Amino acid sequence: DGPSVAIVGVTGAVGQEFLRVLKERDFPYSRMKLLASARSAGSMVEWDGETHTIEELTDGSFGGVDIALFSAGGSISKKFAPLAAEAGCTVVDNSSAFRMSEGVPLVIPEVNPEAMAGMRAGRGGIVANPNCSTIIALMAVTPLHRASRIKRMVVSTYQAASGAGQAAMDELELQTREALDGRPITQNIFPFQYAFNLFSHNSPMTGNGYNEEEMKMVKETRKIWGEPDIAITATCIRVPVMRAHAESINLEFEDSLSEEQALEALAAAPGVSIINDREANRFPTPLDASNRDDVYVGRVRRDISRPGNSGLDLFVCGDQIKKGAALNAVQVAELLL
Ligand code: 2RA
Repeated sequence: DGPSVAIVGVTGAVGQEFLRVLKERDFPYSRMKLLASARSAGSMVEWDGETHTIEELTDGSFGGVDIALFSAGGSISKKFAPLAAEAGCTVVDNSSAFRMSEGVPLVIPEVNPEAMAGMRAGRGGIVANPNCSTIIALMAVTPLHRASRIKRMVVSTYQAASGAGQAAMDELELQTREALDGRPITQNIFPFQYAFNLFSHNSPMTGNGYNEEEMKMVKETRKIWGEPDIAITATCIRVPVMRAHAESINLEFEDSLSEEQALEALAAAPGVSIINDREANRFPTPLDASNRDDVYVGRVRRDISRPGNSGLDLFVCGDQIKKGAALNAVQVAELLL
């Protein structure tokens, strides 16, 4: 029978999505263990026709567990993922804790499954789930890179509230109601109004003027593609959208790739849907992508600021909680079976 599975951080937005996706994909688990902080331990969860009691996460939680899906923040992963791996459990970690660690594969199943070749459920090890904005960009850009090598990538992201957790989604809704009613705005999550506003991504600033979210895009892309020298820059913005990220991407090729060639590569790409109707002026929106598995690509056009077909612009939308986190992690877990 199938692997025994544990979910660490089951009460969070991604933890809840793990449960939905495991069910949707009929993941062949034999036992399910729901782990969270002491605060949530003891509460019951109806899932897959059974009542499950949430258990407190402890050092000994992973005995007999074959696969553990983590999404409880970097400090929890740093503390417990190595313990789980030592107990023989194979960890799929959605946090950023081990993404850049030597020997830890950073995997998007449609892009670089070979990076985790040989890993199996119940044989220990850690696989890192990339950052959501990296996954969404690379689902669309990798097929193009494989059709014609990319020299430089410029990404501007428009990131949903869900990336900052359920509390940020709740606050966006509350502030929107308050703003429409002309009431004072409740501000707990971000130090500025979120409703009817947008702002530089809330991750910490680093030494070079880029924030951590932008540097994740740069570093994770280089690791996933195995291209330490590829030129990448990113600007990450938080926008008042619930759960799907949007990203504007400009590519410069070493040689060239025409719009037709790009659309052909995208049409053949797994996990990618195209919305690119110029006559109807219809292109991807976050609401097209919300709660969907695929990333949605459109606005595919030759970059008129470059000679010939050496440049291309495109626009991508993807569900941050699903393909940006929980779905990608479950697809990684499927590669462990
Ligand atoms: C964000 N990438 O959207 C983060 C989520 N982990 O803020």
